[in-house]
Amino acid sequence: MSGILYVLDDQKLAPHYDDLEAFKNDVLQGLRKLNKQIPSKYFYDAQGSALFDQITRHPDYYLTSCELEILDTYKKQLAMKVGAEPFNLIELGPGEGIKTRILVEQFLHDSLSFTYTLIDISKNYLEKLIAQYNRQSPQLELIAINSDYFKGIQWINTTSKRRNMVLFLGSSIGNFDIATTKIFLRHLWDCLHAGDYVLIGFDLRKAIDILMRAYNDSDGITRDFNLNLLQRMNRELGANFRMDKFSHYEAYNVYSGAMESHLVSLESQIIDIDTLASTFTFEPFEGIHVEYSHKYLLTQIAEFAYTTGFEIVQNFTDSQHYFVDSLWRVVKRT
Ligand code: AVI
Repeated sequence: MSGILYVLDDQKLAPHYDDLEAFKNDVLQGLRKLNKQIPSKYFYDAQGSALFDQITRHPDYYLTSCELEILDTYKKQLAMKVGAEPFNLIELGPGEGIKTRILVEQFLHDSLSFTYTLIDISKNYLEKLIAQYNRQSPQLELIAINSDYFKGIQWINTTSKRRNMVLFLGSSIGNFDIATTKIFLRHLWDCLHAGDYVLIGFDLRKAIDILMRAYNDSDGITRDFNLNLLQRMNRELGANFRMDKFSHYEAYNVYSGAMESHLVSLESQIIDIDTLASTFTFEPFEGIHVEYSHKYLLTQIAEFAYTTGFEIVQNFTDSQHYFVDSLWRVVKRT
């Protein structure tokens, strides 16, 4: 079997799930809170995904170039780790897929036998990746699942008994709060077999000015990326947010190690959201919390691994020690 492409829609995994309903619910609940918030997963509509792609190429956003360096340096070692037996390469949130292409090309070059499964909330990214791989590597077996990570990894459970290697790159894990991170890792562990591998990208703590630049790039792309969330609510929920009445503000929380993004109301205003049949009052300088981007200590990464049932095989870092791709193995005692 080769070159077969499937697109599984998450309706098949969870039949009652509806993207728009979930968005409406999260906005309604989030804007009713005393400290308003909206989950960052709603950044990624078509416009938001395109802006995110631009961020990843911007010199101020060091994360992507650091991880590309790591994968390019250690791709052969990673190919040797997965070994000669057929396996499943499963990627959570491939985005544009540039990073994983480095590994996929190495694995194909080494004639490894594997199926590549992509799980992403953005259908847009999946369709582009399917078309690209179909053109450039038609021999590759590819499965695409349009879903968020939590539901997507349940699919792993239903697949073969082959060894799994799960990739969760780009420090996407950093967008979860710490409690959710542990729940997610344990859920991932539950879906995997003893000896399976996971490779997780963690952005490391570093000088605060470097962080501030990365999330406040000099061309204002990150600002537009954040404000797009308001535009998305206008487009999809019939809201009447005005971009000139909100600003984007980034702050670093030294204690938790998180860059935190906010949209701040510049004046007193009332926002109508038609499809929610609701209005929301903003006082001057009241914010909406829209994203955590955690930065980690190596001790914290080790603690995540050991408390959720994994052992660390190796930490791969870039030459500046800004970022780590941490290779873990599932431990299960029977
Ligand atoms: C997707 N995620 C890892 C990015 C981050 O760095 O937290 C999203 C992002 N937000 C602002 N810039 C990039």
